[in-house]
Amino acid sequence: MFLRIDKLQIELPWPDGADPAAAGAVQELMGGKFGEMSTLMNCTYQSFNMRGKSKVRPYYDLIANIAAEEMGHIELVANTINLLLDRTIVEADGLSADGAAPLNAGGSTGNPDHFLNFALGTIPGDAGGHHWSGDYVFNSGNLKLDLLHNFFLESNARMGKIRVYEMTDNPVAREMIGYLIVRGGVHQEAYAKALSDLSGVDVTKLLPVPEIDSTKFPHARKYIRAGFPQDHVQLQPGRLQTDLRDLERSAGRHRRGARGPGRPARGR
Ligand code: MN3
Repeated sequence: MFLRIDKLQIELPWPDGADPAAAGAVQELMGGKFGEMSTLMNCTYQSFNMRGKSKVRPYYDLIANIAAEEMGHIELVANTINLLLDRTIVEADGLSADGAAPLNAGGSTGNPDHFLNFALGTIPGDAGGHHWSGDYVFNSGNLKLDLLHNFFLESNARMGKIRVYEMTDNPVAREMIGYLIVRGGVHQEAYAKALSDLSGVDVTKLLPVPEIDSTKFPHARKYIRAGFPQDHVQLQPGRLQTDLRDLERSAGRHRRGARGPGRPARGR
């Protein structure tokens, strides 16, 4: 069951004007192969399909909690794209006074589908115009393999965020991306720690991937300073639970339990 809170995870600045080109680039972070729809759906299906949840609880909790947070991420990306598109229309029927096309009068280099089929709204697709696909979901049923995939997915997602940040200087887009760089980095680190716990191999030594520290991005810095890397993932009414610390604590209990590390849950 999901609890809905009627607010975005962060406040987005009000844009000075339309920026359909930025909206087009940000689409990659929504419906790209490594976008938020993919992180959401990977974690959702992996957690829904997991058997013996109580036996693998720290890992089940990690994946299920990240799934819930990712729902808020697609909401945030959608709101960003919509803000970037809001003022792309010139109020006119047919032609505007100066003869320009009223839809996308600014001469957009963005995604035509924003205007043609989505009413200045977010598309469940990527920056190249491909629609998101369930083929992007990976759920092997082997815990170690699924966590490896999720680490790979978050690493590619971080690459995408960094590249879109470097493609646009739009303050609305960068505000959102700065936040997601921080939160995606937390997920990436959480999967690395889970894999380290399962395997004994220190996967955290691979970090950061790509090799750019999040503090290099001015819009990420304020969220790092505000403690977002330490926070949660599990949003509960009235409090934020620290996932990374929980994972470390409960993974210790898991290791001492009847089932050995790395063993998939019953029936998998
Ligand atoms: Mn995310």
